[in-house]
Amino acid sequence: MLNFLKQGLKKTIESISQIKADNKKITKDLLEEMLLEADVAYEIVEEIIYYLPPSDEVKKADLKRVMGTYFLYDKVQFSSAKPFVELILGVNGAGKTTSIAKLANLYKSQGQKVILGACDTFRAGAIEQLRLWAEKIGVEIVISAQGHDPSAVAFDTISKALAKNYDKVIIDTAGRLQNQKNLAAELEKIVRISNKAMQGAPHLKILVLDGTQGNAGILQAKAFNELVKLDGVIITKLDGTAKGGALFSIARELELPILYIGTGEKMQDLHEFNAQDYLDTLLEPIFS
Ligand SMILES: Nc1nc2c(ncn2[C@@H]2O[C@H](COP(=O)(O)OP(=O)(O)O)[C@@H](O)[C@H]2O)c(=O)[nH]1
Ligand SMILES: [Mg+2]
Repeated sequence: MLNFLKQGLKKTIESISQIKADNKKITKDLLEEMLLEADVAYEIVEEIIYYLPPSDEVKKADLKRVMGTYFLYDKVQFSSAKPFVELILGVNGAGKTTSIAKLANLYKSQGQKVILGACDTFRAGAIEQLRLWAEKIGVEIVISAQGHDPSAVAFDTISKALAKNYDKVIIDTAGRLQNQKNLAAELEKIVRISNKAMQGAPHLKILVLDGTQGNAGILQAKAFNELVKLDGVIITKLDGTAKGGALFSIARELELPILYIGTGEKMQDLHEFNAQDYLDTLLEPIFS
C-alpha cells in the first residue's frame, strides 16, 4: 500500500535523507532544514515548529499529530447522481488528460460505465490524445472538430450519458486560450451548459496541479478557484519532484481536499490521497 508512495515521493525522501545522514537526534533546526528541502512552505515549517512541544528534540508522534492538522478538509461527497459528472480543470501540461485517463481506468475497473467529453477543443492534439486513451482503456468518448464550442460537447456528452445510462462523465477542458478572459468565459459556460443538460452537473470540479511546481502552483490554483468554485485537487508528477512537501500549503491555502496523486505516466499511476500514509512516508526518512 505504501510502496507506490515511497516510489512516488522518492526524490523528496532522498533530499530529506541527505540531511539526515550524519544526524541521529532530530532537533528543531534540523527538522526545519529537512522540511524546507522537501518544499514545505516556510510559513508552514515555522508554524509546525511553533506547535511542537517546547523541548528541542522532536518526537515523531508529536510531529505527525501537528502535521496531520493540515489535511482535515472534508472529503468530497460523491452523490448518488447518475450520471455523476466530473469536470477537470487546470493549466496546459498540468496532467489533465492523463489524469482523466487514469480516473476512467479506475472507474471502469470498479465496474462503472464511463464516458469522456473532449472539451479541450482549442488544440487538435488534445482531442486526439483523449481519444487514444479512451480507445486504450475501452471507454466511450464524445468528440467534435477542433475549434467547436466546448460547452456543446459537454452538453452532448452528458445528454448521451443520461440517455444511455452511464455512471460517470469525465470532461476534459482547455488550460489555455487566446487570453485569460476567454478561458474564464469558456469555463463558466461549460459549467452553465452542463447544468442545463442535467441539473446539478457538474457534480465535481477538480483542479489538476503539476506537483513539480511545488508551492509555485498555488496562485494558479487560487485563480481557478475564483473562476469556478473547486471541490478538490489532483496533484500530478509527484514522481518527478523533490517538492512533495508542497502538499501542506496546497491543502491549507486552497482549503480543499487532495483527492488523488499522480505518480507516473501510466494509467495505473493514480492513487487516492491518504494523509496518514503520506505523513508516514514523509516522516520515515526523518526518524529512520
Ligand atoms: N511523470 C509523470 N508524468 C505525468 C503525470 N501526469 C501527467 N504526466 C505527463 O505530463 C505531460 C502533460 O500531461 P497532459 O495530461 O497532456 O496535460 P494537460 O495539458 O493538462 O492535459 C504528459 O507528458 C504526461 O505523460 C505524472 O503523474 N507523472
Ligand atoms: Mg490535455
